[in-house]
Amino acid sequence: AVDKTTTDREAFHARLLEIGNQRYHDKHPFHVMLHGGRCTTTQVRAWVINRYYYQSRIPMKDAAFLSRCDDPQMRRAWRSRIEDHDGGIDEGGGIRRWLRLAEAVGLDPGYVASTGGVLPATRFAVDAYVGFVRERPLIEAVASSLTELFAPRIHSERITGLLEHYAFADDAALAYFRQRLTEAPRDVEFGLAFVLDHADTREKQDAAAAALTFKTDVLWAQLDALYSAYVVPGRIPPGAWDGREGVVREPTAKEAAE
Ligand code: PQQ
Repeated sequence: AVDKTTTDREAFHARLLEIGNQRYHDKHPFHVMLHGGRCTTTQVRAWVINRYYYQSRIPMKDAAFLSRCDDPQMRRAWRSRIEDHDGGIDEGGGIRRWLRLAEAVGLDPGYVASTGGVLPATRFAVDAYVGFVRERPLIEAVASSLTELFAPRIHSERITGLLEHYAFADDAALAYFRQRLTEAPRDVEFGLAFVLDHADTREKQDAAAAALTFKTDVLWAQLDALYSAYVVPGRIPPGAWDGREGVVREPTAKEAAE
């Protein structure tokens, strides 16, 4: 028999939202520093370098998803994610916009795109996400993308915070985040409906909730890695970015004073 109280769609939806409200990485101390204008130029650069690794793996993650998907309707809905990040040959997409941010903070985009110097824990966390989507049941793979429910909030907060506090920040540098404000809600509308429709047993709801929790951990761990290496003194792991590689300009006087 179906237990009405535990399989209720709205209660399950609320359960997913609660996971994000408690665990989303907007609350991580590194983001609080970044958005509040308390990161040094080196810390902002470290974030741009490491977060690039996440960006670079998102289309690979979505390609892994598509490769497992036997429903043309679903592939059609999902493939725009790859187009968002990779874009066309001439105009590029999200990845190219991220590299514009890299240039704005004084980094060589070629260095950033090489993913050399990425922190070990960033690599492990992001690779775990790609592996999860490649291997787990489709409903869990979709559920793991639902952190995007909370992304518009953090992107708005970031646009406001960076514009207010950092000299490098302008509309061109922050184009990545502005673009996501319209892309993420469209993605998540499909993903959320899919998960709510298909999680029709307590076991599937638990599995979907666990997948979303896993994903909040993927995001949180990346910021723990940054905090440990670039906020705590003397903790840069061997082989990780040393604060100098790939830097194409010195901080401006305004940045130095920040
Ligand atoms: N998450 C996905 C995904 O899981 O498929 C794709 C994206 C995110 C993006 O393209 C993002 O820009 C993004 N940005 C943030 C952020 O800046 O905090 C978070 C997330 C997220 O919640 O996974 C994504």
